[in-house]
Amino acid sequence: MRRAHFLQASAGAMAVAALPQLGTRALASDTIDYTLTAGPVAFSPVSGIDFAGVGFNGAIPGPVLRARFGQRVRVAFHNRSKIATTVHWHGMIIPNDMDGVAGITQPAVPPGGDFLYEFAPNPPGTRWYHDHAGQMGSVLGMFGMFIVEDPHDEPADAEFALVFHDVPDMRSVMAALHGTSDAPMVDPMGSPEMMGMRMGDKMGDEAAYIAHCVNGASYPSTKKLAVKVGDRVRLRILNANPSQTRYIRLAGHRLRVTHSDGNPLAQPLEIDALRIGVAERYDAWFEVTKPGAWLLQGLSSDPLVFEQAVVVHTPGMENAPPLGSAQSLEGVDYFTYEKAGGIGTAVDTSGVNLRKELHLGGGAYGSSRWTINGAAWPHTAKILVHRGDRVLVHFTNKTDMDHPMHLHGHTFRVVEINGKPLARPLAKDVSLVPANGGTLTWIFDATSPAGRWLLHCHNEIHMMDGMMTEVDYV
Ligand SMILES: [Cu+2]
Repeated sequence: MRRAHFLQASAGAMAVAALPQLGTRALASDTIDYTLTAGPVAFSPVSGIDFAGVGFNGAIPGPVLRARFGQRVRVAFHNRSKIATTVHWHGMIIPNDMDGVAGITQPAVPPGGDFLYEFAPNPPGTRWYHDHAGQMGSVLGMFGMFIVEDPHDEPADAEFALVFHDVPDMRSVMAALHGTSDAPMVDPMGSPEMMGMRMGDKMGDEAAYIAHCVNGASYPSTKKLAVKVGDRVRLRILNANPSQTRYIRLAGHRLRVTHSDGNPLAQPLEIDALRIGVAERYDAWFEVTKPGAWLLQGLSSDPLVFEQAVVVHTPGMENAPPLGSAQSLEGVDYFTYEKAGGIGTAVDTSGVNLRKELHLGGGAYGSSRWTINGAAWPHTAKILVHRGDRVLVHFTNKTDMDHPMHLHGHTFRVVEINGKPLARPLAKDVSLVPANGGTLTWIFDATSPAGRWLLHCHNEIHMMDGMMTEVDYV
């Protein structure tokens, strides 16, 4: 029990420090106890920005939770915020009544209420947790990373958990919910978002953000990452922004991506920059080959995003001017599903016995409807599955925005994008369905615990405006 208490007490500090491995002393039969208390947070990531947020344990983001694969966790959740809320364990395949979706898997926990979550985190990898009660909790700051250590992973000399998140302009979020946002486009030059813009398009980004952060601070206040020459460093990166894709680059280094949404890639991919959609996670490694100081930063055409950076430095270089990157994607080799999966010849549909066509639509200017097959939640058609079904879901995106589509309680394989089969399908729990007529295909096996599992766009605006259905075991 002493170790469990230590973990609980130090979880907040671990969010911005190198993460020690739990080590082999942790027995598979251990149960780790955590406490998450939701409450108001006066959030000020940089002087001049004061945001009335809601977070876990007094901070945004919440503590990094950590367990070794095979251990159980017990999370005592106390809601001391003013909104009814829940905790969803994103990317986990656990009993349905632990999935934390208000109104679907449990009643929302009212202000002053409590709930005990207990489960064995599965599968291993970089997961996360966030509010799932439709009351803007995730927009206001209720999220954090959850690392399930995989004993099969290669060892790292240093490991850092990095939550990229932002301070929302709540006026623009409310306007976005009504389809009337005038937030500027902030994607970097050369990005598919920028290049996909057409005359008459709504100016892409819907919600605006007034500060950009990594682990609760904006540059230069972000906590520096200390590394040594010769280190092989593992970064676990989460995009917790509720509506925007991020591009992330470490100056002077290539990144070797090994995991997508916590799941191992069939073969690692080396790139200059990550492209990371809402709710996605990537594990990216680099090797320190010489002394120096470099910026790991978000790329954007929004001048504010220069604040979304952390310094990586070797001993004695903490105050050296760090090397940065241009805020553009032009000429930059960035991560795509096509590069990670490789283009194959045909989708392997062996065993598929259920096919679903999902047309993503809506989002007209002045409309508060985002749709699946023309309907908005709760009127969307549910996907009914039997245990053992192999399900193929083919998305067509009629809108002018990418949609980060997420399935609860399952890991699916991305097998096709824009008509191109992937030679090495990507195991994921959220994937960006490309805009302007783009297509993407998942295959998943209905082998999870029985229940109601949501399938929705992880863009908070689109989810609240109806782009949601569910996969139900019958
Ligand atoms: Cu969407």
